[in-house]
Amino acid sequence: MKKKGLALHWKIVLGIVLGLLFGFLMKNFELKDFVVDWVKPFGTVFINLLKMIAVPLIIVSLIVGLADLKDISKLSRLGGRTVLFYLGTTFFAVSLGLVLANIVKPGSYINQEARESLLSNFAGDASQKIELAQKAKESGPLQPLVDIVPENIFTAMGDNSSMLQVILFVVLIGIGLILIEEEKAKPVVDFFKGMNDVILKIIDIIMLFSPYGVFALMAALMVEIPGFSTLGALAIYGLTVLLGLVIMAFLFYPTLLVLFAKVSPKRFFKAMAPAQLLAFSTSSSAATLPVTMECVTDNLGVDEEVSSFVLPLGATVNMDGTSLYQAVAAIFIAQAMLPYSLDFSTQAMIVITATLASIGSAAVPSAGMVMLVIVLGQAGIPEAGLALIFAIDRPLDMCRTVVNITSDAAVATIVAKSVGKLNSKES
Ligand code: DAS
Repeated sequence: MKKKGLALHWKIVLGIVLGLLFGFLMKNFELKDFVVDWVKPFGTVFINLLKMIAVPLIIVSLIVGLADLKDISKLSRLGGRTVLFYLGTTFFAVSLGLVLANIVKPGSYINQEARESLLSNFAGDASQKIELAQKAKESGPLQPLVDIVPENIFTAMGDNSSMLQVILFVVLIGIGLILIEEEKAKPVVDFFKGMNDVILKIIDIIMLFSPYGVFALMAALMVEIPGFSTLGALAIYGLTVLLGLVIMAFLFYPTLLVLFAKVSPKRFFKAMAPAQLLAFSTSSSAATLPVTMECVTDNLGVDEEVSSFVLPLGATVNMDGTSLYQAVAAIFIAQAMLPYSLDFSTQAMIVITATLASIGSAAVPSAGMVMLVIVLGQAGIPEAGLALIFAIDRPLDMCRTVVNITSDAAVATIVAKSVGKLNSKES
């Protein structure tokens, strides 16, 4: 897994660099139409592949995640506080992302000309979303609540903008699986576990195409969006995400650890360094999990009984770095592509959807970007805006994965302390 991840990393970086260079050259030789007709479609295909896999991914990973909670009956004293801390830290991460994106306003650095060409190039997508959003504004205060319940689950699955409806349905399935007898639930859960593995393989296949998809998107971005204002805005967007991730990793979790587990930041980071470096290089919480387990158990003194429950659950459902990134990316794309700013209720919707989307995000490279489609669709933000952020998604993925596993390790330490299962050996 590590070897393929690293090789893929550099292929994607190469795709980005060559795509930007190729687009720059084509633009200077007045060959924009060639790129739009013969190169850009591969980028559109890549975005559509991600949109295609998003719904099945969230369905199977949520059902599998919820079905695993069946163990909570045996670990009831661990389960409640673990889920509480996971949801709490994710909620804080999304909210921090929204606050930073609203303060920095990275999307506003895209000049009017670039915004217009973005809108005209993605006119269908953007205008349909704008119309939807304006219609939503005219409805009553409880409309968002009514909208969460689907009339027909199959039509809901066919439209990325009704993802909360799908999530509600899937959560009900998960609860149903927990409530029926174990032997009746097992074949169903095994089916979804199998489908989860299949879908993660499909994501692997899609990501094999990603260097070419990214190349096409970067070339199209270069020829279609005039001026370097876009790259400047992209840099500010990337720095906004990184600022949020740094606050989470070096301020938020160390504060929680001192308050709830009396573990010093120095000790925590020394213990977690190998796992954090692996997360950075593989962009995969799943690939890093064995090392996260080792660091938390051997270096931090968390009892095996706690780490073997809290960390695997965290690797699949607790992705604070991803949820912060999704909040910033959603606001950035909205600022860059929509002629109006998102109102409070839409931003609140982003908090809910990004929290749920990060729970449904798989612990594999670029999963957060796949689930970003859900957040954008639900908030009425043109998914075509994804083309804007591909350029720097990979380095951000490496950083947000580090925060994801850091959060898992911090929560495991705090939960262990709260049930008296933290050996306070000084490492
Ligand atoms: N790379 C994912 C992980 O493994 C996170 C993401 O894609 O956002 O945690």
